[in-house]
Formats: sequence, C-alpha cells, structure tokens
Amino acid sequence: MLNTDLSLSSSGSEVNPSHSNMSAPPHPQPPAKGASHGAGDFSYVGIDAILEQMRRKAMKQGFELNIMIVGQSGLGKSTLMNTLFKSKVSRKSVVSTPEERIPKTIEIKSISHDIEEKGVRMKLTVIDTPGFGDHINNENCWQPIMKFINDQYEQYLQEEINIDRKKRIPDSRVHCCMYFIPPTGHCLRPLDVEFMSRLSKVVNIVPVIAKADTLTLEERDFFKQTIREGLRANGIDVYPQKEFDEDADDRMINDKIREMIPFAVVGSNQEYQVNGKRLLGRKTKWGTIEVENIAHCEFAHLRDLLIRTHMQNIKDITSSIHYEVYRVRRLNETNGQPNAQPPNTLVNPQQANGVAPTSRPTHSRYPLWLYFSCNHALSPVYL
Ligand SMILES: Nc1nc2c(ncn2[C@@H]2O[C@H](COP(=O)(O)OP(=O)(O)O)[C@@H](O)[C@H]2O)c(=O)[nH]1
Ligand SMILES: [Mg+2]
Repeated sequence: MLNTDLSLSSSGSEVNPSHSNMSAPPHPQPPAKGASHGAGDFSYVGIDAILEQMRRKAMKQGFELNIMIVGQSGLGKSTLMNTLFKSKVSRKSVVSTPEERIPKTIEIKSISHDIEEKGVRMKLTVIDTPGFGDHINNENCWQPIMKFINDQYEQYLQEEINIDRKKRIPDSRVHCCMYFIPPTGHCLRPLDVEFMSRLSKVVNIVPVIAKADTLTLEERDFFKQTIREGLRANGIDVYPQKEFDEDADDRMINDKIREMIPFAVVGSNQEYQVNGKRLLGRKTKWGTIEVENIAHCEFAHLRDLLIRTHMQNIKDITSSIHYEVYRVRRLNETNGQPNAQPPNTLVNPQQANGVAPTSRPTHSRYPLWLYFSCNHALSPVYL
C-alpha cells in the first residue's frame, strides 16, 4: 500500500476508535453574541445542529459505492482503480495462457473493500467484467452486463417490498460504470456506441480514454472532440446527464465537466521521486508522466468527479432515476405484484432495442418524499 492517509481492511469488522466517542452528542450551542444571527441568545432554537447529527449518523453508518469497470483487457482498468483508491482494490492482470486470458464468455467479478479515511468508512465494490470486447465477434457482449445491473435492481426491489424488510437495504446497485475507450485516436467503434447507447439508459456511464500517455496532446484533443461528437450523434447521454441538473449552479459546474468528457487518463501504482517529491507516475526514457498533474493527464479531474465532488449525486441519480425506471416498469408489468418472477432474463425489450423506456421519470413527476429521500445528503450502508 502506498504512503497515504487511506487505510483498507478486507474484513469489515474493524471498529475505529474514533467512532467510540459517538455516544455523547455535543450539546448545540447558541451563536456567540454579535454573530450574524443578530438577535440575542434567547432566539436561538438550535435547528442547525441537525447538520452535526446527520454527519455523526453518516460517520457511524459509513458509505457504499459500487463501481463497474468495462473495456477490453489490457486497457489499464485494474491499474486505474488502484490509482483512484491508492491501494490494491482491483486485481491486476496476471500473465496467463491465451485460453485463460480471454474467457469464453464475459465474467462478472465483484470485489469489496472496506476503506477508511479520516474516520469516514466506505465499502467500495469494484465490479470487473473480464472478457468484454475481447472476442472476434463481440455482438451482444453488453447483454450480460445489462442483466447484472438489472439483477441488482431486482434484488433491491425484492428487499424493499418485503413485509419484514431490513432496516437498511444492502445496496448492490451499480452506481457508476466506467467505460474504457482504447486510445486509437480515431473515433468511437461500433462496439463502444452499442454498449454506451444501451447501458446509458440503465446506469451512469463515465467514459474515459485509457492509457492517454500513448497519444500526443493534439491527438488527445482531437480524439476527445471526435468522441464527444460521436456521443452526441448517437444520442448517448453519459454522466452528468444534462436533464438531471438541478439548478443553474449545477448546470454551470456540470457544463464544465461535459466539455471535458471523456477524461484522458493515465494510471500507475508506482511512486517516483520528482523534484524532491514522491509522486504517482509512469517513468519513461524521456521523463516521468505524473498521474495527478493536470498538465499531464486528466486523472485528477476524474478522481474529483467520482470521489470528491459528485459521489453523492452519482448515487442519487442511480436511486432516483435508473432504479426508479426499473421499479416503475416492474410494478407496471406485474400489476403491482412485484414478487412475480421478472420477465425473461431481465433485459427489458425496450432496453434491448436501445429504446428509452416510455415510463422514464423526470424530476417533475417525482413525489415529494422521493425527492427528499433521494436528495438527502448522505446514504446509509452496511459495513
Ligand atoms: N502506458 C500505459 N500503460 C498502462 C496504463 N495503465 C496500465 N498500464 C499497463 O497496462 C497493462 C495492463 O494493465 P491492467 O490494469 O492489468 O489492465 P486491465 O486488463 O484493463 O485491467 C499493465 O502492464 C499496466 O502497467 C496507462 O495509463 N498507460
Ligand atoms: Mg484487470
């Protein structure tokens, strides 16, 4: 593990001493005299203390994030996940026989890790899809992935409708699917278009250009622009989707991200000494590519989006848009008896044909409780 504040355990049973002092909540204090409230101490009710209560509850429960990685083998998927979470969260490819290297069908492998940083615990699940796009005929290779995503929605739905349901439903829904585009410098391949058009209707897609250090800066810019045009021309709505911007501020921030998509990333688990500092990078004969330097690649922008600025929003969109579409469709199909078996392989015929479900909800159609439950600051998890 690299030298970082972040710690990782595989058992999930570890209790951090920093949580043990949670039993004595601090008493809310009225603002000091002369503070912005202006009125005297007696007017202070203490409503703002809810924020501290929410923070403590969230710290106790921890967070859950499920990221799926899709792309041909050797594109640096495992390396990038390890770079993102500064640890061995995803297995790196090991050299194996050709038969072992390319599984005959797509396998879907989930590995969960309990990560802790500054007292905040997160259960990170990385869902790898070895075998995707590795065959001569890659037709329908999106199908097992679509099925897996829908299976997770189904599991959640069944838990939710149980009379005797759990206090907190374990969330295995895929919050984000990182799609790795090979650094060809040309344009999106039919496989990329097919995968992203179908899957963007059921999950948040974050496209990245893999191994961006193999392109010159001009090639990179041109490739990014061509990909954006390809996405637009094929009506592919990747994360952050314009229609789900909540207000003008959101739109301004997200427009900047949309201009940057797809992120041209470089991954590495190796640290090197550069100008007296230890940095993650890829050493070449000509110098070191610094992974976290925005002048070298866009890894830092991707990390900020996934972890530092939009993690909660990615989970909210999963819950309030993608899962909601699935739930409404299932309840309609089974006339409100969702215990009935999901129809045929869970691949919705509309999704299978690449057509958006007609019942796709929009924000304006949501009941108020859904807004509240999906837009609250923190989602609970099981650690
Ligand atoms: N040039 C370059 N090589 C990379 C990058 N990321 C990973 N690699 C190398 O590519 C090979 C395959 O990486 P791996 O993460 O196992 O790919 P995966 O099969 O997609 O999971 C390894 O030798 C990595 O060291 C990158 O950003 N640039
Ligand atoms: Mg791998």
